[in-house]
Parts: sequence; structure tokens; C-alpha cells
Amino acid sequence: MVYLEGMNSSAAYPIFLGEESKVGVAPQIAVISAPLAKTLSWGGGTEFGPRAILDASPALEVFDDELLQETVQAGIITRPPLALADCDLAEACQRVRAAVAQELAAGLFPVLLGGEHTVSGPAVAALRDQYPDLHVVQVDAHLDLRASYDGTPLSHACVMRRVVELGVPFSQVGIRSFSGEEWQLVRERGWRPFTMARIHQEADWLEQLLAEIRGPVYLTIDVDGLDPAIMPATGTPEPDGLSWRQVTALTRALAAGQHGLVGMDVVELAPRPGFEHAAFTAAKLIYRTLGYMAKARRLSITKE
Ligand SMILES: [Mn+2]
Repeated sequence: MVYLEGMNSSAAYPIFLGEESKVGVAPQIAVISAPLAKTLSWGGGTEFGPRAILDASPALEVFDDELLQETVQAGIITRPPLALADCDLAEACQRVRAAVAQELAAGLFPVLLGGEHTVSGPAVAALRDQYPDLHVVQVDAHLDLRASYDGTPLSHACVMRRVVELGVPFSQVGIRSFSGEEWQLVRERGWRPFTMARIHQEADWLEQLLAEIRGPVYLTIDVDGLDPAIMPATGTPEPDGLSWRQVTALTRALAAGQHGLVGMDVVELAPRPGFEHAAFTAAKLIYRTLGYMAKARRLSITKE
């Protein structure tokens, strides 16, 4: 695996939940940092996203205030960050895919931290190798369905088009910004993304989403899918978006759903001075989602 040099000691890079993650059990969850930032459209700084989330995470209470359990007891290991800056985009994607595949082969639940949204494409490819009936749920302000962007098909703005090409079914949630070309594709294919307009209008949107799912779920969370009031630290902060309650209702439903979650990522966090709560929110969303999996008995906790 191509990890960043000099990052193999725990002192060199933060780990999820810090010292409190060291609970002495065999890990069931692996946190992978993919600090990729090669195809920016506006803003920038997503290469610092993984570190910001890890840095914020020790401020979390390991005793979950909603679930009343210590999810950390499921065992969480943080890998050194992947080396993605010394190579081209295609090679970086290969490295992400290999890293995710390695965790799956070891039976671990991968939590991938971006970096730009591009990293989700190779993660989905690795998951699909293991789960042929994989379903992707994407939280995002954007459809990300462009054929290419800025001259590359591997842009963050195209990641879901790559998922389409893999033949993996998907559901899109929190959508409120897209091109005319993307919307034309949506209409031609008969897709029905859960736009914010639809979510506001249809009280049963979450039940409708669950009804679309036919296999285990990979959840990709572009943080710009959330309301910028709670998630301002991202390159393209679009007004409106999912509230904390809406996004946690979604992850709870997916974790407890018929098919469950088999991997997740949180991408596009771009730390901004004065908005440190954004990284903490991302860390808590990850921890809460892992907690929902444990509540649904898809991760085991020996000690609560
Ligand atoms: Mn987005």
C-alpha cells in the first residue's frame, strides 16, 4: 500500500478519536485518509479535509448521547494517509481502490475520508467487486453526472457518471445544483433524484429512498449536501441542504435497513478558519453512523 512516507508512526498523524480509540479489541472499522485535491472547481483545500476531521474527532464523547453506547468498543483503526500527491489522477484512483479492497479483504468496514469527491469512484469499484448487487447512496448538493469536467473524466464533478458506467444503481439526496446537460440525462434515464425541492414536498422521501435499494449500500457523503449553516467548510456551499436531523435519519435508516451499509466516505471538507465546527460535525456524523450500525447489530460491541 502506498502510504505517505514518514506517516507510519502514530505521532506523525492524528487518529480517529485519538487515544480513546485504543480499546484493545480487534478492529471492525478502518479509517482511510485520501487527501486528493487535483481537480478543483472553486474554493480548494480539500486535501486538508481528512486531517481536519481526525484532528477534531478526539473532542467527541465516545459515549454516544443518542445511542447511549460506546461505539468505539467496536474497534476503529486509522490508517496512515494515502500518498496521492506524487502521482497522476489515474494512479491516485488506483491507490484508493487498492486501499479499500485491502480493508474489505480483511473483513473491515471502510470509512474513507476525502479529499475531493473523485475518491468515491474507485471506492465504489472496490466495493462492487465484493458486492455485485451494491447500491450507492450519494448525499450531495450536486448531481456529479457530467461526462467530463475541465478536460478530465476523473473530476470530482463527474464521480457519479463513473458510477453509472460501472452499472451500479444509485440514489441521490440533497441535490440543488446541476447543469442543463445533467438534468437532461436525468430525464432521459427516468431517474428521480431526491432534490431538496422534493424532500421539502414529500414527507415520505426517506421511505421512498429505502424502497429503491436492492442490495448493500455504499454511502458517499459530499459534505456540501448538508445545509451550509452546519457545514460551511466546503468549496461550493449551496444554500438549503440537509439538516443534521435529516442526514442522521438517513444514515440511521440505511444502517438499520434490510441490506445495511458496507462502506462509507465523507468527502469535500475544506477547512476554513473560524468554521472549525464543520470538521467536528463531519466526525460526529461518521461516529453516529457507525453507532447506528452497532445498534442494528451489524457491528458488535462487547462492552457497552
Ligand atoms: Mn458536491
